[in-house]
Amino acid sequence: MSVFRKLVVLALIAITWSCEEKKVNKTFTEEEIAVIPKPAQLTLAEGSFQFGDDTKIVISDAAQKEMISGFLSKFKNAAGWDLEVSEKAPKADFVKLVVDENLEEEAYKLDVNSDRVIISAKGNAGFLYGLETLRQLLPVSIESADKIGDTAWVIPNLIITDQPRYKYRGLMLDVSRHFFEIDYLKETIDRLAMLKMNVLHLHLVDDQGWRIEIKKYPKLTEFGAWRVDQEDKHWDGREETSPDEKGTYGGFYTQDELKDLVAYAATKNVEIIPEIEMPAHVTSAIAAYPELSCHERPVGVPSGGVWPITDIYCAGKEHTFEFLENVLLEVMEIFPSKYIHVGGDEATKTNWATCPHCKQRMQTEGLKNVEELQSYFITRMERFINKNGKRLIGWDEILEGGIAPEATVMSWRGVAGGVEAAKQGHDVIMTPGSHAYFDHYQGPQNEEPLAWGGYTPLSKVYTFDPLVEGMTDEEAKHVLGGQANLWSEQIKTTDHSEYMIFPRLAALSETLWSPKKSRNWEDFSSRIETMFKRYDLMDINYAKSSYLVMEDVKIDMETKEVSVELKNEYTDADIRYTLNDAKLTDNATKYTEPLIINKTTEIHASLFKDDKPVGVPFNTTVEFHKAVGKDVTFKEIYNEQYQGEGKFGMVNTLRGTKNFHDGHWQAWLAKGMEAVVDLGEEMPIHEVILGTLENQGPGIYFPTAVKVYVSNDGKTYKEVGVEKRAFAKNPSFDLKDFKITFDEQSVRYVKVVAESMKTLPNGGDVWLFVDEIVIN
Ligand code: TNX
Repeated sequence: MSVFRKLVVLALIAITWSCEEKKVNKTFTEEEIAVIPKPAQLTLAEGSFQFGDDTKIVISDAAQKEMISGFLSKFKNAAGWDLEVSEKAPKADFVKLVVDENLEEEAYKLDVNSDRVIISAKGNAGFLYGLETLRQLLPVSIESADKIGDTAWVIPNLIITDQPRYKYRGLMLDVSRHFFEIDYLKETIDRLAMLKMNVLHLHLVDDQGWRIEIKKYPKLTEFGAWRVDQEDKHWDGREETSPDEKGTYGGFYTQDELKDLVAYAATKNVEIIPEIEMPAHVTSAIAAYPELSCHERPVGVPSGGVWPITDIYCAGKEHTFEFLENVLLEVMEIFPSKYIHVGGDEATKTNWATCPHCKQRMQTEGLKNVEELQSYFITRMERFINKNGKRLIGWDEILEGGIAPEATVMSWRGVAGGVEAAKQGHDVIMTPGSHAYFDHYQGPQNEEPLAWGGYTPLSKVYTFDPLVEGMTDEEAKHVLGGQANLWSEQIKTTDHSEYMIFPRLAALSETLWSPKKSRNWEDFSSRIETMFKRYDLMDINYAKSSYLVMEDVKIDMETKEVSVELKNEYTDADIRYTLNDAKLTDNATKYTEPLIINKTTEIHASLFKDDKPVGVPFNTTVEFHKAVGKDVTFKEIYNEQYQGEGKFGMVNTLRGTKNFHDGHWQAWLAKGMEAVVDLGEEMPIHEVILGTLENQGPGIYFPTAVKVYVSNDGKTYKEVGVEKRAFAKNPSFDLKDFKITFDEQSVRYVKVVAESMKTLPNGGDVWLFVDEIVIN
């Protein structure tokens, strides 16, 4: 190339470069800052700092190189730049990490002006979090895996002083019920760090799979890690397997893989806490080594739900403790964490009550009952764990029969266990089912992928607080923080796992990191929109359930009209709707006040953003019928746990979903329902429909018969029809309308009787769930 041509090429490069590198000086508004979790203190200033391909990252010691690699790779991908790392700061245009011994372990200070960025922290944890904040101050396209053309990489001039409210901020992944590869765990660790979460609790042992290599007991993973593949069936509808059937579904982590994972997590300030369940949830171990149980019978690794859990470790035999100590020695070798989680939940101790070894143990140790035997079990394991320089965590059941002296309690059955433990001077991690169980639904069940049950939408997670009202200061000090739990009975894929975790984890992270006084749902729900854009670029299959429109239906007692309020988790949401045949794309009306309905009507609605519908559309048909708003009396009132919408719950046109917690269902336990509807005056009717639900896992069964009677004086009734349904095993959740039609007749009172099985041959609850009595 001639000198001249070289010059031309250089000039062209310079011009393109300066085009790309447009200098921008922008003053940001508070609304444009969308960092999650919200920093403790932020003072915005005028102007901005702009990254260019010349910006230097200045570190104070070479060991920081690894820690900043994640941040550098973002720029490499999205901007195509290899930002230079040096140990000496130039005059301007740099990001400098400065050690400040006075800051707390995870705290950081971020000081940005137009010339430079300074992150101060005590060590890597703080620097890492400072860089994560920096990342979220940058335009969302920094998350892009491919080079983005014309982005100005500017961040606002500001000062952030930030530190966590709680020191324990965790997520539990259940890798036993379904197995997840190490790579997914690593990705999850990155995403935890992005939200300044610092614990990954791995549930490595459960009935349906043992997931950690133990060299001394190879059968644990040779047999215990594999089960007969019945993945095509609902979790609770899988058949019992025999010990000689070969397992093909499963997997386990080798010790080397786990050590590598632990090391990786440490670079992201994430501690991995292993959970080795005992004495229950261990059928997989007993399948490998039957001598660990009381009866020593060979069992297969269950392919699905086991309830109640009676195959548990024998608490009498010394061999059990020897086994567990050997297992834990290897576990402690792999995981440097301060804590070892020993589970302790949901043990049905019927075998202990009859086992000669257990009886002997109770006698020699002076234990009054099997609860005290469980307490002996856990306390003994705690002594061993403490002797090895670690601390024990257990689920709140470890309080029963007396808690081990130094134990930390993970409160899952609400917060009561946590409060009690704190009262007794124990440390507590709050993870109540109500707010922190990510295996629950996050939107209307009919629109969502299969979940365990429950209803924990984003806005509810955001109201989580580990601190329980009424706790004394002393008790509050024992609350270390909180954790989300993702049990994986229904979760088979990483896509589904991501869906359940995100965006709820973002809400949880803010409840654990940010000062309580800054909690503001409206503010958070606008910031989460920016996070969605990041998740899109990061290819995370997050749930958009918070976009779903929901209804709230009321009956006007006077006019007997139905009013339908449309709402959404977001305050001031732009909801638009159409009725009957009109499509949402036609000319949707902006929703401003409840719709008044007095005849059967279809409603179509959606949340709109920038004039376009987002998320899954909402469609419902309000089926107007003759019983709407009429008086209903019950022979025996519904159970207080399931009251539906109260007095008019059965006659408000509102139908229940497959989620029995959705607030539409009225339920009776171990008895049938008898209801009388007073139509107010005689009127011609020819049909009665009763809406019911079946979900046999939690004990909800269809009625065995529905009978309809009519009367004009409310005293003498005549039967007009019946529909029967014989009991049948049903592994899925189903809705069923019992429909009774008869010759048209003029009546005032309609009596509906739904018969229940009341009890099951093998014991267990029988619930009867009803959502509506439709009369036509
Ligand atoms: C209860 S939470 C369990 C788990 C189940 C979960 C389903 C706890 C300590 N035990 O074994 O997976 O419910 O939500």
